[in-house]
Parts: sequence; structure tokens; C-alpha cells
Amino acid sequence: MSILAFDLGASSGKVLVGEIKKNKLIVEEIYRFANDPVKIGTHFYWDILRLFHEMKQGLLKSKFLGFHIQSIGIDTWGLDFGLIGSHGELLGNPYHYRDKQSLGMIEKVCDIVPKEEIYFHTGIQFTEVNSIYHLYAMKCSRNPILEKAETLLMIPDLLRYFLTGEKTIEETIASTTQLYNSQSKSWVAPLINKLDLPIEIFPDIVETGTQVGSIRLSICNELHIPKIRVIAVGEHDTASAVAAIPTAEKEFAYLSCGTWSLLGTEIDTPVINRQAMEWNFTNEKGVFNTYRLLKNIMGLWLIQECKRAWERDGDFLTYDEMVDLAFQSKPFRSFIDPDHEMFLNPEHMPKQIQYYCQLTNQPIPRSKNEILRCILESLALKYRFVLERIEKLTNKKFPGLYIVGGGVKNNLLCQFTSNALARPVWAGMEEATAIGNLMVQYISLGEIKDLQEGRMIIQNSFPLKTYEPLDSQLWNDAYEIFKKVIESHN
Ligand code: LRH
Repeated sequence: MSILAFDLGASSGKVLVGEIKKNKLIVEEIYRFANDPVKIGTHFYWDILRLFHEMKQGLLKSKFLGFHIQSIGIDTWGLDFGLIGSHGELLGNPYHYRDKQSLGMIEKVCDIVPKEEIYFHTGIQFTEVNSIYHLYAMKCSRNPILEKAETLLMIPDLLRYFLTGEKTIEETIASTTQLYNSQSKSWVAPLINKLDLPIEIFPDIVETGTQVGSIRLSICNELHIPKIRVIAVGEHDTASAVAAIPTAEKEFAYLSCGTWSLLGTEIDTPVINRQAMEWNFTNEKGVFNTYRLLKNIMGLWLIQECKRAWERDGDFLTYDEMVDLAFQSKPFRSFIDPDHEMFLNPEHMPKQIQYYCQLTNQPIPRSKNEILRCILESLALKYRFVLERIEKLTNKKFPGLYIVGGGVKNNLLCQFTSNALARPVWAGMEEATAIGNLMVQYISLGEIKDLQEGRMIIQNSFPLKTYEPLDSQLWNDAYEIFKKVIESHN
């Protein structure tokens, strides 16, 4: 049975077809497109209509390739949303979570509703990129789009709405708003009301795996395709990626490594306490009965932004060339805290990294080699820092780390991570998000029994590469310096 996954990340979108043959999941990427957010004036938007157009191209491609698609699921990045007006049309382009309108909004929101209350109800980390702060910024600026809105839909739900006409929000993506209580499975009405946000725009929630309609007739006619059923998969890409971690263990640590690095562990009940709040850990909803205790780490965004900055200066490098440059550089010269807010959306990432090193009295990385080395080492050391905190919060010790997502192509980062952790790293499944998306569809269709069986099939289908730690003492010494640097400037 062929099924189709739309998997949209912050820099590209993919369309993949899955089939189960002889207890193996076979996945074929049939279409890929760029996702280029657009700056206009002071704002930063997603080009959502283009993305929907590309999804239709993907559907056409599946038809031309002769697939008989039985169901479709959509997963995307978290946090962002579109607003629908009274005629059912989209009001304006959705803002990018890196849009600067939400700067300073955490303080404003927490002046109205105490931090503890927000965390107690949602279990979600405080970061300006969350939907709550963008909605509050829109409210403060009396944004007419918010004033006219009848329904809020998160990005995958918005695309699903375009496809089916159904307006609901799936629970994993709802949890990224910081306005949703995933234990009581409801929007946090007191929080929404205290912030004077229009409660009526928050639609019904559907559980992961729900069959939520089918492609609307007008699109079937336009593309000359049959009606295909649409399933609300783990619509948050990180939820889908973690669903695909190929392990039979109940307790494991993972890193979903793409534009963001999401490092965490799967748990049955959220960890909501003072320590978790102080360390700003998040408890996002996972697929079915799971939660994801994790931390957002700035991730490959740092590298992507250096690439973009150098391209603007006329210097075009591939990611492989960038990894080679980092490899050639002298180790452990200077470190950054990848998660410092100054790296969220700077004008020029390489200069910002240099500035951080200057502020922290470290040797300033001058060459591309040095800058890239600094990023990769700092990421690996930050992974250790975060993993140790997760272990303290859960009272567990993890024997190694699973890495999935686009970052697995970066051998140097995988090796550095193993070195920094002094533990093995098991890396693979560049397409983990799409694989998790497909697996949840198969569960919903009754082809796979449950998450455990799905993970076994995935383990059987996609080999992982093991990295064993090297130079442990050197990395240990570097870690001590790294911790001092990040503590000196936060
Ligand atoms: C990863 C991700 C992450 C969110 C961020 C916006 O793609 O969904 O989980 O925090 O994007």
C-alpha cells in the first residue's frame, strides 16, 4: 500500500512515498522544493501559497510515477500559524518565528501571567519564537489580521485545511504554541483570557493518527487525482522524527539534527518542576501517549546562516566543503553558546560569532575554517551540557545518543558529538521526520500495530552508523572551558 508524506522544514520541503515490503519500510523521495522565507520591510514571512503550490506539484508527481496513494500526512516545523477570516480565506502571510515582532514579549506576557503558571499549565520552554509571543505582539500592535481572525491554524493544519477544508489542530503541533495543556488535552483558557487573546479562534484538537477527511473535490478535479484520505500524523516535525527513532529501548536519548538541534528523551509524563523551568526545558507532546522532554539548541542554523552570509559576499561553498574547512582548522580555539539570543536572527552570522568571541575575551576566529570549527565544537559541547541536565532531571543515564535528520550527513559533527559525550553516537535516517510521518499513517490505517512495532520495522529498514568517542581527555578539558565561557555571557 503506497502512502505519501509531506515533510516541510525551515529550508526545504519534501514529498516522499512509503511502502511496506517484507516487513521493511521502503521510502522514496519523489519531489523536493526550496522553502525560502521572505523579508519585507521589517517583517519576515513564510511564502505559504508557494509551499502549497509545491505540495500540489508533489501530488502530480506521485500520479505521473504511477503510485496509487492511499493516504497523506503533513508535518512541518513548529510554532507558526496562519489566521483564517470569515470567508474561509487566509488573512495575510504567516510570520516566521524569527520575525522580530516578538522581541521583549516574554517579559510582557509574564508581567500579566506569572511564569510559573504558564509553565505549570503547558510545560513548554520560554522562548520568544513561541506562538504565544507572536500572538501577543500582534495583539499589542493591534494587528488587523488578528482582529479579523476567526480561526487560528498551525502551519501543517493550515496546509491540511487548504487540502481538505477541515479546520482542526493536531495535538503535537498544538503543544508548540505554549497555550495548550497536553495532559488535559485542552487550550489553556485562563492564560488565553488573561492575555486578552480571542479564545474563539482556537479550534478543536485532534489526536495524532486521526483520519481527518480527504482531499477536497476542487483539488481532485484540478489535478485529476482521486479522493485521497488525509491523516493527522505527528504534525510537528520533531514529533515525527522522534516517533521514528529506531530502538526497542523504552529509555533513550535522541538528537533530531536539522536547522534546529532538538536534544531530549521520550517520557510518559511531563517533567514540570522548578528545576526544569529554571533550565528552561520543554515538554512537547509526542505521538500517541508520549512526551518529549527536550531542549532546542540553535543547530545547523548557525552554519546555514554563515553560508548565506558568505554567499552574499560572492563566496559559494557547499556544506561538504564547509565541513572540510572546519576539519582543517586548529581545535578548541574559541567557543560560543549556540543558544545565545544574539544568534537567533543576526544580520551577519560570521561577524556575530566574532563579536561573541570578542565579548568573552577569546581568540577571535578570523578565517572561515576557524569560524566553522568554533560552531561545530560548540554545538557538540552544548549537546553534552544539555544531555547532562536531562539526565539530572530524569535521574537516568543514557548509554549513547541517537542522531537523526539532515545533520547525520555531517560526519564531523557526529564524531565531535561522540567525543564530547564520551559515548557512542548512532546516526542515520536523514529522513526521520518523513519516516515517522509515514509510520503514524500506517498505524492509523491498521497496517502497523503500534509505535513499538513501527520502531522495529524502522530498525529493520534503515541501518545506523556508529561513532565511537575519541580524544576524551581533550574534549573533557574543552568542556570545562566551554562551560566557563557560556556562563560568563548569558
Ligand atoms: C524543528 C522545529 C522545532 C521547533 C522549530 C521551530 O524543525 O519544529 O521543534 O522548535 O522547528
